[in-house]
Amino acid sequence: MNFNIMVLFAGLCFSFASNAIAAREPSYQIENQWVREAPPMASMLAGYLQIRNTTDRAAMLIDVSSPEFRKVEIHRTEVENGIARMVRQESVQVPANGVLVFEPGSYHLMLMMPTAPLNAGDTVSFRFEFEGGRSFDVIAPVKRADSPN
Ligand SMILES: [Cu+2]
Repeated sequence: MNFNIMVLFAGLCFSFASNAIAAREPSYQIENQWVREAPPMASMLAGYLQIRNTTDRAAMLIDVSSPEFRKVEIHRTEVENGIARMVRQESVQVPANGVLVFEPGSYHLMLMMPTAPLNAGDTVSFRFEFEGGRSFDVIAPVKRADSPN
């Protein structure tokens, strides 16, 4: 085996090893994110997702932003005496080794003042910021509410 092949082989082993470590490292994951399509002139849309926390400590989501919207808030729909209302959440906690679900009728991202019309098939970029300085960028597809996935 000549020297160049040895170096290449060593490099491959190293990259496999570091990928395996990265996959197991405790962290937060944003999953199944999507934005519900709204009528063309709508000034508010809603976004849904799951946040998975694979660490042994609760995670605190403190901010969500998107270049496609002038303002993004974290809301929770609450039903009181049969009347649903949306309550803004300053932050939201993801339990240690747990999942927080944003879904219709519960937690959601309230996406206000889109900078351009969004239709099914378009995508939205989000940045999720957690207490302690971790942030994650994700892309979410815009979908019709009744689409199967
Ligand atoms: Cu809302």
